[in-house]
This record gives sequence, structure tokens and C-alpha cells, in this order.
Amino acid sequence: MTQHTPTQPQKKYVLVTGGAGYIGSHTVAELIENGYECIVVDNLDNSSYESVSRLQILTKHKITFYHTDLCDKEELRKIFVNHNIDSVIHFAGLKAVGESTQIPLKYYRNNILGTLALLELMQEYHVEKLVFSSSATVYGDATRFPDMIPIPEECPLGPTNPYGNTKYTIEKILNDLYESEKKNWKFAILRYFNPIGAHPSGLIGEDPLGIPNNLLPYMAQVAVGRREKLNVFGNDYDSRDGTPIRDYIHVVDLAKGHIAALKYLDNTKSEGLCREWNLGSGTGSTVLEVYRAFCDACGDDIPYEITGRRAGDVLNLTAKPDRATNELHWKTELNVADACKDLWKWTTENPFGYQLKGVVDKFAAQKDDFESRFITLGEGTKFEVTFANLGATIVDIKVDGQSVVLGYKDEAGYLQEDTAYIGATIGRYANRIAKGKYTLNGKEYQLTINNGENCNHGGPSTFHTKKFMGPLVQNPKKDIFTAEFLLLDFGKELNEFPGDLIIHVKYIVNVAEKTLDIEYQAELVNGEATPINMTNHTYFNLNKVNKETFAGTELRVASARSLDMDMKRVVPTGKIITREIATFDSSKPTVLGEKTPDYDYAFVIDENEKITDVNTAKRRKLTTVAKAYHPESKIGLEILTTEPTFQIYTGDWLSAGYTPRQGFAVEPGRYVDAINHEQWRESVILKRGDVYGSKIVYRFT
Ligand code: UPG
Repeated sequence: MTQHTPTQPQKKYVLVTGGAGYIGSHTVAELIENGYECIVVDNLDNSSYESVSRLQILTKHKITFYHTDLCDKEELRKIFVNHNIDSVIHFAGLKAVGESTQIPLKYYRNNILGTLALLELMQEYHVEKLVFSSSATVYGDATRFPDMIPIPEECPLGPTNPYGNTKYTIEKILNDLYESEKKNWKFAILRYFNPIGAHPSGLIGEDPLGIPNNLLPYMAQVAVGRREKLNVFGNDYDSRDGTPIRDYIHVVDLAKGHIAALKYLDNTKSEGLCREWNLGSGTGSTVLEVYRAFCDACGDDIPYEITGRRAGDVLNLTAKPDRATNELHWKTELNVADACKDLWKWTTENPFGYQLKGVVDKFAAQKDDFESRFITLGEGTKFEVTFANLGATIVDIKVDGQSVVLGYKDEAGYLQEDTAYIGATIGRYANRIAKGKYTLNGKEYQLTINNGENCNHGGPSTFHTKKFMGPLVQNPKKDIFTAEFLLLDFGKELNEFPGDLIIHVKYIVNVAEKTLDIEYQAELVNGEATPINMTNHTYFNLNKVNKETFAGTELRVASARSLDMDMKRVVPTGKIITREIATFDSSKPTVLGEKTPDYDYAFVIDENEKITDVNTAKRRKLTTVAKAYHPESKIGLEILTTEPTFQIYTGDWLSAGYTPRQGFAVEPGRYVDAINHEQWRESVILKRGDVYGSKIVYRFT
């Protein structure tokens, strides 16, 4: 007998070609917002993977990415083989009108052949729905007709440049294909008017390479000083102020038009269809009107000069958007002022778009593996830090060109079985949980034992083997770089920790101050509560350039008060004792020798403070907990944290290609095994609706 179980609504997989580009990336954001799953394919010819990386942080969603050229049919085929694609939104193509007149063959080859390969594969793999990114450019100069402004879809077509001809040709191909197999195909052809603006988050926007052709990106570059002045191409047109009229449409509205079209294709009763829709606002604005709106948004009258007409420009391109309103139930909701405001936010927060000076993709596990990047921030400065997606790991820190931490050159190093968690983000639960057991909300959990009789650093669900999404890399101020990683820790596979977590790891690199701030944040999005305790597991050797071990390192700590340990079971007894270690007011530091002293103890900043809050970043001040200095390299390190305890480990069990005492770790965190100690327990239980938070700072001198 067939068993019927209630089925969840099936997610739609949409293949977005050109999804890393301007309109594509905004559409991916809307698709995810509307519950679709996306696969992005892009040759990154005129776009950057950063947009995809940022989209993952923006949407808190994994986006599968292929660095593939549509013209490479066999590579493209892999996507159809690997995924169950339901529909395609096809943006990929070259799009500069002026350039297309210079290199028409490249435009025809790229735009037409790419589309043919895509359609052939869609036919072969029975993917029948396509939304095509066409353009108002297919109408050419609609003012050649007496009554075609605003422009309806019925307006005769007549593109006037090779780029427009490619869009026109693809429309024809789609029509011919539909005519040949009417029942098989559902094609929505969207003719865009002038897309402008950026996502209101300021995280994604238009990032033209070289000198921008279009009005708004050009003005934005003038406003941030990258260009001297705006050239207004002619004020002798027959319009209210003599400058040409265009139908400018906010890119978010435009993106929403694609969702409307996709839903139309999903829901239409027709067996097949091939139909065009204008996506415009229906309102025309002159160049000077847009100029004024942009100056209002940026609070400055940017310089401009009226120059001669630009070849190929026409007086008026305004849409009649009624068909989209009536059939797709879509219309614009934002205006030119909104677009200018959002463009200004994008521009000021990303004056050089996605390309940041001082940020370098060092190497990935293998070419084109964008989930496995090693990204260096502050390249070429006196403080460089390299991060990996794997474990949101600190791969390297260079102070004045000298590496001061342990790390591997590729991912394989980090995935060795005898891992020492080098540089990694530790979670969901850092440090030991006695016998790997805990109870929460009346339920008993047994974790995998991986350390004596205990579970250390979260066991098999540990973060150091997980690929974090992102990073979102920004350069918000001179000398400051940030990299934000995100992990969906939905732990379902092992069921060792309850609930679904969204984990944020944000690194702030200040190259002038030589500081690295680490901010952890976690939010429970499903389930009632979970134990949590995060830290970073960097091993330092401040004298690495001179010696293999850290011997000679002078160490001081904030407090010698330390958790008493049951040394047999390697878990705290619950008592606090004093250990022999130099504190800040000691006359002499503790010098770490070749063999001794060997520490693997947690120290307590203030044993009288009752730590109940799961968010120390919010409630507690940053406190310096340890200071280290090596007289040979003359490099100093100070470690600050909002956490109440810190583990000092002199690396006496170092493994995975390293030998004992090549690096020492200082791991701030909650009380060890707090989940099993009533007096500490509250600080490691994250409940639904609360936010876990903590902060660590590494400051070098
Ligand atoms: N303009 C200037 N100075 C500049 C850039 C543009 O005065 O530096 C004027 C230009 O003359 C035109 C208006 O601004 O009147 C808009 O120009 P632009 O932003 O280049 O857009 P369009 O020429 O209208 O073309 C855009 C797309 C094209 C698309 C078309 C659809 O580039 O691909 O087909 O909009 O309407």
C-alpha cells in the first residue's frame, strides 16, 4: 500500500544566466525572497562573483554558482545534468550599445550563440519556461511613427545598433521555436526601458567596468570624484527642457517584473506561449530632470556641461506598460527619486563597486571553486589577514610582512583527520562537554565522543569543516576592511544539537592599527533552544619567521584564577583555583620554553561575576585577557574579549602536519562545560528570539 505523507510545496529551481550582473543579481534577490531556489551561471566577463557572494549574505541563502560561458555548451550541459531545472531567466549577454557598433561579431557570437546553446539544452532536458531579458532598444526610434509614444508592444520593431539587433534576433528565434512546437514552450520576452538605482541594502548595484556609458552610473562616478563632470548629450531635442526623454525604472521594480512573468508562465492555462511585455513605468523623464533628482539625493550639484548629441540617441523612449499591468499584475512602485537615493547609498558605500583595492583572492582549493576561496584583506599593507570560507578560518596574519600564525596553503590541510582546528571558527559548542552528554528542555543528547571520554569543539558537526557563505567584503573607511561570513547550521544530518542556527562571523581588519576584530552572532530560526559557545582557534607564533616554535614568548594574563580540572576526565570540577602564570601586574612575564610550561587551562576574568547573558558582545565590555611578546621578532599581541573565560593552550598536542609548541592558542569563551554546570549554564543556552553574541580582538604591535 502506498503511504501518503503530506508533501511540502516543491521549491522551484530557476537557472539565472547572467545572474552575477546588474539586473540579474537584483532578480536573484527577488527570486529568493519569493521562495525560489536559484542557480546562477555567469562567465563574469562584465560582472563579479562578489555580487553572488554578497547575495548569499543578503538573502541568508545558498546560491549555486557556475563560472561558465553559455557558448561552452558542454560545460553548460553539466548544469542541466546536475540540477532539476524548472525554468530559466536569461540575462547573459553583452549589452553596450556603443561597443556593439565597434565589435559587432563579438556581440552576435556571444549573444546569439549563447542563447542557441541554452535553448538546445532546454529542449534536450525538457525545460520549457524561459523569461528573456530583451530591451526597449528593439523598437529603435519609435518617434519615427506619429503615435507610438508611449510605446506599446505592438510598435513595429527596428533596432538601430548591433546590440539591439541581437536582442531582436533572439526574440525572433524564440518566436520561431515556439511556432515549431507550440505546446512545448512558454516564453516571456521582457522589454526593459532604462533600469537605474540599486538594492536598498546598498550591498548590490551596478558596477560598470571602465567608463560608464549610461547616465546614472556616470553621474554617480562624478559625484564621488572619479569623473570630472557629466556631459549632457544635447539640449536641442523637442522636449520640455531640450534633453531626451527616457522611461527610467528602478532595478528592484524591474527584478520584480521577472517574478511576475515567471509566475505568469507557471500559472497560465495556455499550453504554450511566446509573448512580449514592456517593463517600464509609463512616465518619461528628461536628462536634466534625472540630473536634478540625483543631485537632490547626493546633496550636491554635481558639475555638468552640455555637449553635442550622442550618435544613435533618440528623443523619446517611454513605455506603455499596460500589458504588464493587466496580464502580469505588475507595475512600478518606486520612482526616479527612490532610485537616485538607493544609487547614492550603493555608491557611497561602494565607491569602487565590487573591486576593492587591497583585497585579493589568494587561491582556492581548485580553480573556479568559489565556495573555497582564500581572501586576503589589506594586501600590500603592514597588516594582512587571509580568511577561508572553510570554517570561516583565519588562514594567515602578517604583521609587517611576517606571518605570526599557523595555517595551511590549501583546504586539504584543514580537513586532515587529526585536526588541530587551526585558525578555525569553533562551534556550535567550543571546548569540552563532559562525556558528550547534556540535557535541554527535558531531552537528553549524546554527542559523538572525540576527545578522551568527552566531546570537544562540537564533535563531527564542528564548524571547521563547514563551508561558510560569502564573504561580504567591504572597505567602509580608509584602512578598514570587513569580511562577513554566514553559515546555515541546520544540524539535521547528525541531530546532536537541536534547532537551526544562522551564524554570522564578521572580521574587521584595521590595517593602520593592526587589529583584527572578530564578531560572532547566532540566531535560532527553528527549534526552541540550543547550547552554544563559539571561539576562534588561531595558533600564534610571534617569532615564526625566525623559529619553528614559540619558545621565548613572554606571556601575561589578566587573571591567574582558573577552572580546577578533574585531570583524569579533563573537565572542570566546578571549583576555581589559582595557577602559576604571570598576570599583568607581575614583575616578570611567564616565558614559554621549548617544553614547559604546558598549559591547557581556562582562566576566569572575574569569578564573582554571574554570567547569565547569552550575548556578551552586548552586555559586557571588551577586556584585555592576554598579552604576548617575543623579544626576537619584537612583535607583540594583545587579546581582548567580551567573554568571561579564556583557554590558554600551549599546543602540546599539535597535530595535522604541525609538531608540539609550534603555536599557542588563547580561546576566549564561556565557562568550560557550562551546559553541565548549573551556575554557568544559562550563558550557553540560546533560546528562540534571543541573539548569541561575542567579540574577540587580536591587536598587534
Ligand atoms: N546621457 C547623457 N550623458 C551621459 C550618458 C547619457 O546625457 O553621460 C543621456 C543620453 O543621451 C540619453 C539618456 O542620458 O538621453 C540615457 O542614456 P543611457 O543611460 O545611456 O541610456 P539609453 O541610451 O537610453 O540606453 C539604455 C541602455 C540600452 C537600452 C535602453 C532602453 O543602455 O541598452 O536598450 O536604455 O531604453
